[in-house]
Amino acid sequence: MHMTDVLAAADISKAVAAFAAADSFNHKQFFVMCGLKAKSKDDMKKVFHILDKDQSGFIEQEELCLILKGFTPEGRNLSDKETTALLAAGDKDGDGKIGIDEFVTLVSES
Ligand SMILES: [Ca+2]
Repeated sequence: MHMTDVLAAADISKAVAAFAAADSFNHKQFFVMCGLKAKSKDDMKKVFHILDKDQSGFIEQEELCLILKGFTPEGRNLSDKETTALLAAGDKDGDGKIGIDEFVTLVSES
């Protein structure tokens, strides 16, 4: 499964380019721009599994830092500040990582 099986490559590139500047990442705008918010929950779950690189069932902080790279190799790493903010937005149960249902909620709320 590749990101481009779920999302259009052009939309991914556009969304990643929009947040190329350091500390500019806005997950709500990003999930709209890349087209993920408009997708089905099943597609959101496919994307979750791509971003969960070690297949642990969670997107941990290290994977969250690399979220843009998970969409395309052109993506940059998130800063510590951006990573912390994204984790805080998505981690509803406070376990320090994002589960699949939390991810679907995070995208759906965008
Ligand atoms: Ca993981």
